[in-house]
Amino acid sequence: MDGKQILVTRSSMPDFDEYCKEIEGLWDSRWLTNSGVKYKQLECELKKFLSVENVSLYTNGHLALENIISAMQLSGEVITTPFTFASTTNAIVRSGLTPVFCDINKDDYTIDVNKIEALITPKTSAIIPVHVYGNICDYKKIDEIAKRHKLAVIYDAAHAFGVKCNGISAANIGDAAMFSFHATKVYNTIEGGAVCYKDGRLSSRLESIKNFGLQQDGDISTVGGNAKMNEFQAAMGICNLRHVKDEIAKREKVYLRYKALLGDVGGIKFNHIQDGVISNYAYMPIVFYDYKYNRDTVFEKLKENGIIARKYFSPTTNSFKYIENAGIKRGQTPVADTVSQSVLCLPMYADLPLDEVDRICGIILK
Ligand code: T4K
Repeated sequence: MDGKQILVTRSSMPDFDEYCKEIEGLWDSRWLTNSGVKYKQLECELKKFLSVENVSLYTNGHLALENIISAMQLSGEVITTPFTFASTTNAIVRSGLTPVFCDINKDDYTIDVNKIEALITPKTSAIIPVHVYGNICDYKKIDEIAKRHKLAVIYDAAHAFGVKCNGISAANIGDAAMFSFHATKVYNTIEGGAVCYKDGRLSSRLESIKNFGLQQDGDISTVGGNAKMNEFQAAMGICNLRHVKDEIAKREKVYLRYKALLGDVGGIKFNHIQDGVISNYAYMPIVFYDYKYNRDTVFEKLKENGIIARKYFSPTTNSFKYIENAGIKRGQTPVADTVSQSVLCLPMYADLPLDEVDRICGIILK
C-alpha cells in the first residue's frame, strides 16, 4: 500500500502496550474463545456504554444480523432499503426471507416511512431499516407502523455505535439493533459485532444459535452456526472502548472542518447532523446533485491526488444480479438510485490531519 495515500478510513487502535497487557493473561489461561473472561467483560462494559439490558457479541456484524433474524423466527417478507452495504440484504436472503425494497429519504438516506405501509402484505413479518452513516431512521413512525401491523423491527445499526437520538441510545431503538465492530468502524474489535435486544427471553436462543444451536442439555432444537467473538477480539474491544469517546471527539473536529468548507456549496448536498442527534461522525458522505462536476469525475480527480474516497453505497443492493436471478422484485426506489449514483464518502477518521481535509476540499472545489 502506498504510504502517501489517504484512504477512506483508518482503523482506530490502542497503544501496542495497552493491547499486549490486555491479552497477556490469555497465555496463562489458554482460554481463547467460547465465552471467555474478555468476552464477558466486554459484554458487561458495552451494556453500560450503550445503556442496554441485553447485548450479545458476535464474530462480525453480518452474522449478528443473521443470528437475530433467526432467533426472532422471521418469515416471509421483510421490508428494508437498498441503500446499504450488501450485508443487510444478503442477511435477509441467506435467512430464506424475501427482501421488499422501500425507497429512502433524500435528506438523510434512511427509509422513507411514508412508503412503508404500501409494501406490507400478509407475508410481511418485519422491517429492517438501516441507520445509514449513523443517521437515525424515523423510529417513532416506524414503531407506530410496526405496532399497527404486528411486525418486528430490527435495525441495522452497523454505523450507529455511540449515536443518541432525543437522548435515546441507538442500541435501544427497535426490538433489536445490530452493530458492526469491523476494523473500518468508529469502534472496532478487529472484526466483530453485537446485537442489542429488548426481549430478554431471546437470550438463550441467541447464545445457542451462535454456538451451533447447542443447548445446555446437549440437544439442538434450532440449527445454529458458529458466530462467536473470540478473546483477542474482545480484548481489542475492551481497549478501544476506553478511547472511543476521544476518537469521536476527534472525528467531530474533522467533520466541522469539512462542514466549514463544503457545508454550503451549491450543488453539493452535505450530510448535516439531524436535529436531536448526537452523532458519531462515522462517515463523511457528500452527494453531487447539480455540481459543476459529477461524482465520478471528482472521485477520479481525488484518486489522481492519492485520495481514495469510496462510493458507499453503489450499486444499490436491489440491483445485484442475484436479486434478479432469484426473481425478487427490485421495487421502485428512484431516490436510492439517484443517491447511489451521486454519493461519495470522503476520508473520515480520528487522526485525519485537518490540513489534509483542506487539501481534499480544495481539490473538490477547484
Ligand atoms: N450493515 C452495514 C450497513 C454495513 O456497512 C456493514 C459493514 C455491515 C452491515 C456488516 O458488518 P460486518 O460484518 O462487516 O461487521 C467495508 C467493511 O468491510 C464493512 O464492514 C463495512 N460495512 C463496509 C461499509 O466497508 P470495504 O470492502 O469497503 O472494506 P475495505 O477493505 O475496502 O476497507 C475500506 C478502507 O478501510 C480501506 O481503504 C482502509 C481502511 N481499513 C480497512 C481494513 C480492512 C483499515 O484502516 N483497516 C483495515 O483493517 O468494506
